[in-house]
Amino acid sequence: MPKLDICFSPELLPLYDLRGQVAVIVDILRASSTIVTALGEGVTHVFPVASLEECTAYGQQHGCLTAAERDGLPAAGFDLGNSPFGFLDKANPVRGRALTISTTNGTAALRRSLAAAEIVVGSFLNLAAVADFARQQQRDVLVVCAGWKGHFCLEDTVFGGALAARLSADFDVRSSDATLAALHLWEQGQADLPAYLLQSAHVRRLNSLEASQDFDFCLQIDSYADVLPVWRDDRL
Ligand code: 3SL
Repeated sequence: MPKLDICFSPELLPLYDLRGQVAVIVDILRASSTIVTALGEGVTHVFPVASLEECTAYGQQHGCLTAAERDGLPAAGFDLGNSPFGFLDKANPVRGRALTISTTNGTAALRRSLAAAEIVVGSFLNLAAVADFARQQQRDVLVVCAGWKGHFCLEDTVFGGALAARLSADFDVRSSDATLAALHLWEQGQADLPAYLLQSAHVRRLNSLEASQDFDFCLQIDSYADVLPVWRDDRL
């Protein structure tokens, strides 16, 4: 039976061997939720990049939309920030456009996971799609939590627990303490996820930036149940 493990921070990635595995990149607040929303709203493909310079360069090279965030705020000089609502604005439709995006932790975590056999982006919004993909692959899965500047983030780990719960019949979710801990957190929080995660540091950070509507949006389970951002060549 394949195993599901959880890496609590990209800083811990050197401890794991991603070769042959499926990496699920998760940054619930907000990069992975925003990428899923963008694709769900008709963006054709996404170039996730680590630096702002790359984001500018990709935008020019591909003539695509640019989105960038640093320290929770939209970075200057780009079309959009990192709010999923940027992709839901009827006045500025994104359907049919390509996108490049750079965020503090989420896109950098993806770039640090390129050794994996398959890379997908996970969020509560597309939990079903990620679980289906993992079942089809029949490979070990590593959930890579983007965290915050190397630190553990509760919401990313709770997502890992939700995915482990969905896959518990098909995967070994008991042999790693990280996965066991994530399952416990998910069991604690699942009845009222917004209330549970309200305690987390990143939620307090977002609320201070007046991005609290993003928090509620990103916690919806399976509202983009068919959207699966899969890494191919240089894009999702
Ligand atoms: O760090 C990231 O990748 C972002 O998702 C952080 S924020 O939600 O935009 O603050």
